[in-house]
Amino acid sequence: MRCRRPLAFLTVLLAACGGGKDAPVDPPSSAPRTATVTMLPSAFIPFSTTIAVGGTVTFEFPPGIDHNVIFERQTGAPQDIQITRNASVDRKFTTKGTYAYDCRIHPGMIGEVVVVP
Ligand SMILES: [Cu+2]
Repeated sequence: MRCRRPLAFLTVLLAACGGGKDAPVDPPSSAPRTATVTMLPSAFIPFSTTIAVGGTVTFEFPPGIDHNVIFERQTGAPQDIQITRNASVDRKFTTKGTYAYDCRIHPGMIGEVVVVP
C-alpha cells in the first residue's frame, strides 16, 4: 500500500521525539550571559533585552532623575527595583521566559527581558 512507508517513518519519528522527560536537553545558548539596560528620561534602552538562562541584566540608573523597575508578576520574575537614581542594579534571571517590566514613575516607560535556554 502506498501509505505504509510514510506511516512507518512517522511512527519512528514520534518514538524518537515523544519522550517528554527523556527528550534531549537544549543545546547551550548563544545568547549573552550579561546585558545592560540604560534609561533615557522616559525610556528603557533597549526596549527588549535577550540573555541566556542564568544571565544577569544590569540596570543603569542615571543621575538626576528617579526611575524604578517593576516586573510583571510571574514565575521566575526577579525582585523589583524600587526608586533609584545614579546607581547600577543587577538582576539575575534563572528561568526561561519573557519578563515585562515598567517604570511606575513614567507612564509608558516599559521594557522586557527575554530569557532563552
Ligand atoms: Cu522612569
